[in-house]
Amino acid sequence: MSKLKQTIKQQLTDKIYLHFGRRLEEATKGQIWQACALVIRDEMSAKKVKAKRTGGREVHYLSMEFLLGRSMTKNAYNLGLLDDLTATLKDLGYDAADIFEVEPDAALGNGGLGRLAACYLDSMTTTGLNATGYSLCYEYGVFAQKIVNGEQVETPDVWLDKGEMWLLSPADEVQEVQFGGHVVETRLNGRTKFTVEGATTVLAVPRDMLIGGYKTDNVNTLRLWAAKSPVSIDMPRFFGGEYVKSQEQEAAAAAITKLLYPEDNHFEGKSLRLRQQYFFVSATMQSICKRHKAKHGTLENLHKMHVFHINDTHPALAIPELLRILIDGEGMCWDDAWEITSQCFAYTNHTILSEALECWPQSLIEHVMPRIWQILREINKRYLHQIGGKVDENDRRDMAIVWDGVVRMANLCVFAAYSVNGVSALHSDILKEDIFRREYAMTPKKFTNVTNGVDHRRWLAQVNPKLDGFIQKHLHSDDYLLKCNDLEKLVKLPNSVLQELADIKREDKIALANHLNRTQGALIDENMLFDVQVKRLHEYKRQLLNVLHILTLYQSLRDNSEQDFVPRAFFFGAKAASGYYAAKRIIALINSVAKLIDNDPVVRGRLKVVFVENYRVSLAELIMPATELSEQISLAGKEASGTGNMKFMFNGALTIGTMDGANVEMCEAAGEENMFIFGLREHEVEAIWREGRHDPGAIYRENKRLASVMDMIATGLDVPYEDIAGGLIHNDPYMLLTDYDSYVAEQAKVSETYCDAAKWNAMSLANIAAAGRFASDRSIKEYAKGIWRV
Ligand code: 26Q
Repeated sequence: MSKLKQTIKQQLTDKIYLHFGRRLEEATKGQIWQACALVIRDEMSAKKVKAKRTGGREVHYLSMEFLLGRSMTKNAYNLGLLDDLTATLKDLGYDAADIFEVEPDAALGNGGLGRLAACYLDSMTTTGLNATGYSLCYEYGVFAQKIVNGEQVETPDVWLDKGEMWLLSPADEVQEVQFGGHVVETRLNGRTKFTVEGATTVLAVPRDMLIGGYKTDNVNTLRLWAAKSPVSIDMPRFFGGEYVKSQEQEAAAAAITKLLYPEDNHFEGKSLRLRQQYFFVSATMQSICKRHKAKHGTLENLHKMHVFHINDTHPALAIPELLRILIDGEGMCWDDAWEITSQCFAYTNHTILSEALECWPQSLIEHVMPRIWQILREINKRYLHQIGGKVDENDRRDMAIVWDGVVRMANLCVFAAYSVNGVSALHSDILKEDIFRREYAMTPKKFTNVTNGVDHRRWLAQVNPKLDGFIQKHLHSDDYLLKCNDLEKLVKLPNSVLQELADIKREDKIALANHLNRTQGALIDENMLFDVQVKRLHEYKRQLLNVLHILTLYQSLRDNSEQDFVPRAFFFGAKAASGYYAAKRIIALINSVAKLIDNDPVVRGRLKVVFVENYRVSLAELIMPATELSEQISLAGKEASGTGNMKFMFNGALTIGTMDGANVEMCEAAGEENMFIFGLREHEVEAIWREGRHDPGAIYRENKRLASVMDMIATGLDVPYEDIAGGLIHNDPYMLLTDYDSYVAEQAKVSETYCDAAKWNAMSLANIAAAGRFASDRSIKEYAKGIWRV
């Protein structure tokens, strides 16, 4: 046994002995996992203590979501310990993969925005930034999905029992957050002093997760706040026999961080969500300000040493909260406090869907946080005054932060932040030309773009070790792990390597097929083309368009079963927000189509539909490497960027997609000849609406092939889906019918290309070679230089 393995073995033995009072041989699988986590965590703690901090501006990344997934292999990999840990476990008689499976995903996020934050934490740490992530320590992450009779059932996602192992709790950094009460104004030395009386205090307990970077001594922290009541029990009540009532205050406080709201790209004005947001930002801003003041004796230089990054508008209340701290806490006047605040915040917008824009009722904000409401009103008053002479009455109305009893968080962020960015070139252009055009006209320099990226160490090297091996072998180095653009060198490889690439894909397809067979009994032929659409279920993402294509193939096979046909397996993975009825109907429809095909001997061997249950980070890690065709088919202008598209690209999948979000840049990077692009362009979508030309009913009447598929959806499956078909004919806001012909035609090209294996594999390699631009290291370097100025 090597020295390192010896050490790891000794450490595991000690942990099992000290924490569980057992000998190593007596430990359960769960305990072995926990011991591994402690060993890894200790290693990161030791590094953190030793780490030297440079004096530059600190980055604070505020996000209501961090969709981390599992941490064990990530941490071990970054520390350079993964191989030794795996080998040690093997020596001890365990299959490491089996042990690592014990870890639940930390699913503290819904989808793209949350996973982006997780990738960014890795890149910020690896590139050496002094950065801290902040979020909430939700007791339950996004629900676990079960499919029962073809329909989604939500069950609680319990992660903390094991996830806790990663968390440290610095008790001296607990913060107090105040809710409710009323503002009292007193005059003191000619100035008005504001205090809140009768408020309820909730404690914010920090639960810190250490984040280690790759090949660096830099260690950062993800701080998750947990809510707790300052009094856990009302003694007189308890002894008076009111056992449940005596614990109500504790329950009310704990409710704040009980669970993650499962809405993705959708705003609902729930009072508890507002409390979550304020709890989050108040704890965060107070703790940063306290630490800064303790060190520097003043908050006057706060903006010189810190930047607060706001991940969408969800943490926007950090802006009035900082003003509150500076004015009420430090006694600054408004102008001084504003001068500091307006240089502290950078804001990233992640969506232009109007139903996702946060608009809170003024009355709710006033009730939950009366002082914050006063400050918001003051910001709005000064803003309207400032723009007063420059814009007309309509613009004033649209730009206002508070209007008609509603507080608009995006307008607040655009005004108060010194930087505003979108997440892909197209999306940033839409911000400048459409929703924020007036603000852009006044402060053009504020607006920039940073195209999203993904952690390619996780999403290529770790999830696809065979592809990583291929790259390292042919590039004669592992430099690409830190220099993502090195992947470009792959284009020079001779065609003789393509078979290797195909063999790797085949093995990964078999691994996925086996997994899905084991976990949900799916029977999948690995010789089929693996066609995958995994992402949150949302109408704008157009999973339904994919279904229309599948049924088109189905009908064509039924009409002529003798035709040449490229067998395809379609995989869907998607959670629908609990209250999103239309999305849940689409899940049911997909499962009905899967059943139809499985029960039909004519098509069975040539078509397959699999609904992957409970799609999550750890499943994505199996799916990405096994995918041949990635579906990125949102209506142009709707998907801000997409990040799944990039993960597929790194793993050599080809993309069928619209010119939306980052697809546009992927196409530019890989070359149009290496992608399957279809559908309306964003300006064409715009023109159709502007000119009132949208007429889905007419398309339905004129397109026989499409009508026949839609009729089948309405009444030709095991149960009717007339609501879905009717919705398309009468509304079709995401223009599925308009893009249908173009999509089906492009899909035919996909099948044709697939028959030419050499061509397909060459396209696959070209995509991997062009993917470097979509590494989060690149994004973070752009943020650091262009926005955070660190
Ligand atoms: C807001 C208020 C109340 C309740 C929930 C929400 C809420 C929660 C999550 C609103 C939006 C989200 C998530 C949005 C999101 O994931 N957007 C995606 O961000 C990715 C990263 O930039 C992009 O790649 C995707 O295009 C975008 O859809």
